[in-house]
Amino acid sequence: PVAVKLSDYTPYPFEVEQVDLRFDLDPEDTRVRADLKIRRTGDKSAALELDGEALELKSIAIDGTALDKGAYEVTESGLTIASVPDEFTLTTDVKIAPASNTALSGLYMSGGRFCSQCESVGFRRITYYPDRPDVMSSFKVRMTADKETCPVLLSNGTPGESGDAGDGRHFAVWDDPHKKPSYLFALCAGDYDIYRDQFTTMSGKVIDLAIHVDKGDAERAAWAMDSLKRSMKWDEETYGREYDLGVFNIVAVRDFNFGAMENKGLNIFNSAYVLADEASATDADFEAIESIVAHEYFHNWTGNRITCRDWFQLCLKEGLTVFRDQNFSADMRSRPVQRIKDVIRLRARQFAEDAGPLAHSVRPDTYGAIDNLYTATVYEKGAEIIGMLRRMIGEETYRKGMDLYFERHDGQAVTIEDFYACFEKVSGQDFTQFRRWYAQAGTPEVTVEENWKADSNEIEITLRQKTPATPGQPVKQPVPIPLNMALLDEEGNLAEWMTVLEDEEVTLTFDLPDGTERPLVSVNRDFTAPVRLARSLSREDRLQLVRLETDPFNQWDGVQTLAKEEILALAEGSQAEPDADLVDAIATAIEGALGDPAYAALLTRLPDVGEMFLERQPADPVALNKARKKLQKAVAGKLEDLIISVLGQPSPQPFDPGAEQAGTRALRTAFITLLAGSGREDADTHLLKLYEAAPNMTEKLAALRGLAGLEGEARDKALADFEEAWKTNPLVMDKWFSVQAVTADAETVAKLAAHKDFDLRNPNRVRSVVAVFAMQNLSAFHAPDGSGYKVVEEIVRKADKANPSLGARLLTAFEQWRVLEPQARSEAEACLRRLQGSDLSKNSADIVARALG
Ligand code: DPP
Ligand code: ZN
Repeated sequence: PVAVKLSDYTPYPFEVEQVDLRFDLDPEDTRVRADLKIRRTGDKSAALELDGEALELKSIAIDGTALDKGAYEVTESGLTIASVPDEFTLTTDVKIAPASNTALSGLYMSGGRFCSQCESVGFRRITYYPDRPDVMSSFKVRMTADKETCPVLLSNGTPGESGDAGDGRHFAVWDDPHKKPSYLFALCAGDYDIYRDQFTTMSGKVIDLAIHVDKGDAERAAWAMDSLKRSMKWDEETYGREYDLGVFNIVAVRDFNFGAMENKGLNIFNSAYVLADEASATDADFEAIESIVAHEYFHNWTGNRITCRDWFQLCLKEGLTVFRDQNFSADMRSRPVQRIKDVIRLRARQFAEDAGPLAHSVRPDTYGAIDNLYTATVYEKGAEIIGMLRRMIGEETYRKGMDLYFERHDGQAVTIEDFYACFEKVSGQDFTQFRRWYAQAGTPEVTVEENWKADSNEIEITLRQKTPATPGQPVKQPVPIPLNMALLDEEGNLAEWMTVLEDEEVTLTFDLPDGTERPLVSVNRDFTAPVRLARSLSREDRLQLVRLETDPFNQWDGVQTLAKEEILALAEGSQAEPDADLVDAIATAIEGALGDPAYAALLTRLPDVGEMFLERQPADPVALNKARKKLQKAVAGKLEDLIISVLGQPSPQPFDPGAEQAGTRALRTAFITLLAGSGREDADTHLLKLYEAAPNMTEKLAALRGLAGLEGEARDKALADFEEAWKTNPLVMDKWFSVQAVTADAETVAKLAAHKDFDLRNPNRVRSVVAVFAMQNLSAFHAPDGSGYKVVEEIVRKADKANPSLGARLLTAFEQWRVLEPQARSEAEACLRRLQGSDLSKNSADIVARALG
């Protein structure tokens, strides 16, 4: 594929002042008439170039006069009119077929309803248009559709006229007063149940809120609605941002490539992130709904009113909006627990990406396929950078900078430079070096060296940074790394401060009072910077650090590091059994945290196999998985009595999805997981009882997941029962597929893919089997005989044909192939070569080519 380059950016030479769209909706034959009021703003001789894909042009006219065939040129990717006046109205009429649109980009059908997805480049599959984010315009939409199948007609903005259109059809008009880029256009039409509410903004405006869901699902939208109202309030209180239309609509759809989409006034959601109740959703689902509803809502200001000049600036809206939603969640729940969860995600997805062939900078300067830019690096690392910015300038100055950003750039399409100019203005600081975080790929490694001089009571701490080479970037510059640090002794904190490591190396010296014992150094507290730490500490010192640590994040991370080293030692055979002191320390930390069960639950978590890939290479996933289980079994053994007693107590009733109860359940499910890994003879019968008795999906699923990993009757019984109970609920059936895929071998995956409810057209279902297997079951996916690769390859080939963005996303599972032990590595390479030689979508070809490097 031809790469698009940031340095090639040029402004569009025309302004689109007004867009009038008329949709005549029909699944097979939808007609779209577009009247674009266009004015030349650039080069006098510039041709009018419009994007367009999978469109059948029926007519084209300028100022009402049809164009001659020779006056324009239509290609697979667009339409060009060589000569146009300086001001004119272009009218096009195209035919599209939503029912055969399986790419889920543009206008398509899901569950018999019309639905759109335009980010990044879906609008060009609806009509000819300059489909780029820096062309902002006012949109007016009129649609007609069959009354019976489509009683509800929605688009962006505010509803206008509606009425009968004859022939069993009706029409509705929507007008969006805010200028927007085409990627924020949306249209939904169909029959829904609607969950309604209202929100009164800080200036007293009453907003009508509505969530549109499948028939019979309305009550399951209550939590999403509650989350929406809390998000609206939070953005007023925290950023001073008020909602700007009289209505806010959400539509839930089953078939969706993203989690959700922030279209102006009409957010479209993957139904997995809308629907929830006690019986059918886990606490993780409730949490995800809360954060995604917030994320999309927050985009109204960070993304919609101020948007990106070009797609290279994607992090401008995504990194910032993830940062905002993470802080919202932290305020709704527990800040340290939220921080730990954010870091788990960052390490699992972004650090892995940054360390492999798909590594790219947060603001890349080239891309092959735009859909492949929606990555953990852009989102999660992008959010971390905003977090560092805020720590370095302080909360107040950060808020001033954001206020200035909203004031200066409202209604514009801007760049990262524009964003930082606001913070330079309010802080008086220069962010040139800091912006390297956007330009340089790779996770910086910070080495910490301590030198304690007992005779002079002095401690020297030397910090060094180094960012490894990444594809296309062999040499790296130092980046400013803000590190919260502390000196700890038995009494607590001796000192606490923030160091910004700007150069390659810095040495800090502390003179301590006479008689001070050697203090321990706590580094990167609260994970102030997205870096990897390298420290050569003895196990004793690490155990001591966990004991003395006063920062909850670092205490948790200390346990993770100890566990990681233990798993590596067990996997490499330098140790046969888990060290008793270490197991004791983990158990003690858990017991000590029982007062905060959500936190205690996180302490029971052992690092995932994939995290270990970053530590020592070549990586042997099979050995790592075995070692991890060994350690898990030892911890479970140590905590046996506690586990049995906690699980013997009833689950909190009546159910409440809030943080407090969710914390209690988190600990219960953590213990269910430990029980499943305990190796106890009666584990399966005990789990089956827990499964049967569980009053909520959180615990039911934990028990089922535990059982799924154990052979035998109890497992089969529970899986059959679950399927029977939920076979008509697709979201819950996704879980049924997932719990099996996460422990399955290749053969079982093939069986799941042959199940009558496996549906290649439904991204959630495909992901529940393939993504879960390939990204969360690494010892089976990377099986040395290549069986895991083959089964994934086969499914991905089919999925890719229908839906390139889904296919490409699944293929990113191969990103770590180079670090594997030789057998898996050569099987993975062979698989990638087979894929490279075959007929893949442009998106998937881009991933495969980069993976092979
Ligand atoms: N819908 C995706 C998100 O909100 C892309 N914008 O992140
Ligand atoms: Zn987003």
